[in-house]
Amino acid sequence: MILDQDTQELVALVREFVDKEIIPNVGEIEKNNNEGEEELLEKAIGMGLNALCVPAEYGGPGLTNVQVFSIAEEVARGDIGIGTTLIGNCLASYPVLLVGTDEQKRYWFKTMLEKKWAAFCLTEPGAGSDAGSVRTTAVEDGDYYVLNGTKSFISNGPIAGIYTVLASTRPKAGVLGLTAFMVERDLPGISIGKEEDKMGMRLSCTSEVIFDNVRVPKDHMLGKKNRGFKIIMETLDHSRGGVGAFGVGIAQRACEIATVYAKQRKQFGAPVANLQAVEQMLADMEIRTQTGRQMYLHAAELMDAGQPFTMEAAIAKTAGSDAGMANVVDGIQVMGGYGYMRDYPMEKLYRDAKILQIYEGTNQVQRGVIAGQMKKKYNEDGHKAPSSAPAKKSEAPKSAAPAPKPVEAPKAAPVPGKELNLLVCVKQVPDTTQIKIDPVKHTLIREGVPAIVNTFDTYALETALRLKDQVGGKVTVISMGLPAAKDALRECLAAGADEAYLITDRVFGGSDTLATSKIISTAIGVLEEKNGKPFDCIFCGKQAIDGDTGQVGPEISQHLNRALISYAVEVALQEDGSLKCKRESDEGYDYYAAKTPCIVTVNKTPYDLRYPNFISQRAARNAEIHELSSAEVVVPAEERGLAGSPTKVRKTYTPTHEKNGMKIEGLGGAEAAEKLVSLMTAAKLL
Ligand code: COS
Repeated sequence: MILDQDTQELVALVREFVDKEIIPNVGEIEKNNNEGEEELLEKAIGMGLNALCVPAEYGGPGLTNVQVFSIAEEVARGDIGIGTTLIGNCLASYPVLLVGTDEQKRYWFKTMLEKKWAAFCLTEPGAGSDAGSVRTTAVEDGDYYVLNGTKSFISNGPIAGIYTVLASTRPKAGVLGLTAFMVERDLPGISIGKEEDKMGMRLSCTSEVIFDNVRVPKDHMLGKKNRGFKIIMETLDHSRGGVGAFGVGIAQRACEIATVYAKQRKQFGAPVANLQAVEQMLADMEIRTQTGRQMYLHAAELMDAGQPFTMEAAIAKTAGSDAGMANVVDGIQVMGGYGYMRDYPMEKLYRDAKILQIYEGTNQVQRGVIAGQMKKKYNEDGHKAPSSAPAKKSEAPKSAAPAPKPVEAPKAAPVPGKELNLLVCVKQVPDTTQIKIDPVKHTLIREGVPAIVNTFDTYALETALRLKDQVGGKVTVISMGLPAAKDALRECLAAGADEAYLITDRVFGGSDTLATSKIISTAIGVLEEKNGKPFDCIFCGKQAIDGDTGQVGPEISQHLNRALISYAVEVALQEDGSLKCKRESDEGYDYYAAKTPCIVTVNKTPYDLRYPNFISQRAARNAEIHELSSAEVVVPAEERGLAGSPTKVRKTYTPTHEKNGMKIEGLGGAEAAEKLVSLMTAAKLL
C-alpha cells in the first residue's frame, strides 16, 4: 500500500519530532528515572499526538486508521513507552467510539483532552488472557452503579484522568455478564495501587487501579448492560493493529541502527556489512519490517473500508511484534558485543520489544484468534468470503475524506477582557545552514537551498502564540515578498497563527530596510483600519540571520509612533494591560514594560518552538493567504522599491580569522589559576 499525500505529510511531521525530540533524549530520560519525560510529552500533546483517535466533531484531527497506525509506527520508532502513553488514549477511547452516544462521546473526549490521559481497565490479577474472568463488580444502586475491584497492569493508570472499565454486572454469567463504563479518576474511592517496575517500556507508567465503592452515574454505562465483553473484544480488534505498528517501528529502528553500524565496523579488513552472514541477517530484518508494515496497513485499510478485520488485526499484531523482537535479536548479533552494551540503543530496544508480544493479547492468543477465524473461513466447499464474521463497520476513527471541519479543542479559559490582538512580521530567508561553498569558484551555491522562516521571526511568533495561549485572542502574520513567501506564512499558520497576509507587488521589489519598513507600516495601517482598532502588539524577530541590520522593528515603531522594546526574550501581560519584557543584558536581565499598542522585537527565547499540530497543519495546507498589493498599500513611488531605497552597499569584506593563544607554563595549579585570573582581568574578560 502506498500512503496518500496527506498521510505522508503527517508521518513526515511526526518523524521530524521523533528524530529531534524523542530519539536523542529517551536514553537519558530512562537513565534518569524519567526526568524530562513530562516536558517531552507536553510537546507531543501540543502536536495532538494524545488525540489521534479523536474525531473532528469532538475536537480532534479526524484521522483514518491508516493514518493513526502509520503515526504509531513512527512514534514507536522513537520509543514505545512514549507511544504506549500517547496511543493508550486510543485504546481507552475505542469502547466509547464503538458504542457511545453522541453525548457520551462529547463528555469523554472533552474530559480526556482536558485531563490529557485516559486508560483502559480490563486486566485483573485473575483475568489476563482469559479476559472473560473479570471479578470487578458493578452493582446497581439508584441512579448509580457501585464499582468494587482491582485492575492490574494498567498502562497510564497513575496519570489518567478518565478510564474505560469492564466490570461484572451478573456474577457467574462469565462473558455474558460484563458491562463497560466510563469512570472519571476524581470519583471518591479510586486509588492507585502498586506501580510496576518493568524490564522495558520504562517511559510508560503501569499500575494497579483500585475501585472501592466507586459510584458511577448510570448514564456512564457504555452500550447495553451485560454486553460489555463484545465491546471490549472489538476494542482490542481495533487496537491490535496499532501494536503491530509499534513492533514495526522497533523493527525499522533496528534495521537503521544495525545497517549503519555494519557499514562502519571493520573486521578482517573490511566493513562487516560486506560479510554474507551479516548481509543475510540484515536482509531478513528488512523483510520482516516491510512485511509487518503491509500487515498493519492492510488491517487498517479494512477497518477504514468497514470490512471485517478481526483476523487481519491479529495477524498484524503478531507479524509486527514478532518482527520487532526478531529484529532486535538479530540487530544485537550484527553489532556483537557493542549491541549488548547499554551505551548503544539496541539494548534498550531489546528490552522494549518484548512487551509487544505480550500486551493487548499475547501472540499465542492472537494465533488462537487467527485459527478460530480460519476454522470459520475454510470448509469442504473450499474458500469462503474473506472472513465469515459479519461485516462490522469500524466506527473508530472516522475516515478523513472529505477533509473534516476542524473544531477547536478545549483550551484553558482566556482571562476575560484581556484577549490580545497580535501581529507578527515574518520574512522568508534561505536556510543558511544548507548553503554550501563551491570549492572551485569559492562562491555560495544557492540552488536547491530551501527557504525557511527567519529563525528570530519564529521566536517572535512563538512569543505571540504563548501570549495567546495564556489570555486568548488572535495572532495575525504578515510578510512581504514573492508569492513563494506564502510557504513561510503557511508554516506560521501550521504553528497556530490565525490569519496571514502577504504584501506582494512588483513595484515593491528591491526595497531596502527603510523602504520595507515604510511599506509594512503602511500595510499595518490598512489592516488596523479594517479591524477598527490597532494591534495590541506588533512582534518582529531581531532580524539577524541574513545580515540585516535589525532596523525594521525600530523603523516601524517610528512610522507608527509607538513604544518599542527590542531584543526581548520573554513577554508577559500584566494586570494593568501593559506588556512586560525580559531582556538579556551584560549584568543579567533587564525588565521593561510598555503600554499597548506597542512593538517588540524578539531575540532567541529560552523556550522551545512548538511543532505544528495535526489540525492546524492540515488547515494551513489549503488556507487562504490574503494578498495585499500596491493598490491597497499605498506608498509614494519615491519611498518604495529601488527608488525608495537609499542604502548602498559600498564594499563587502570577509574579516580575517585571527587566533590568539597563550600557554601558561611552568607554574603549579594554584599559581597558574592566579595568573590566568590576572590576565583575564587585565583583558577585561573577568
Ligand atoms: N469481536 C466481537 N465479538 C467477539 C470477538 C471479537 N473479536 N471475540 C469474541 N467475541 C464474542 C464471541 O462471538 C462470543 O459471543 P457469542 O457467544 O454471542 O458468539 C463471546 O464474545 C465470547 O467469545 P469466546 O467464547 O471466544 O471468548 P473467550 O472467553 O473464549 O475468549 C479470547 C476469547 C481468548 C480471544 C479473549 O478472551 C481475548 O482476546 N483474550 C486476550 C485479552 C487481552 O487482549 N488482554 C490484554 C489486556 S488488555 S490491554
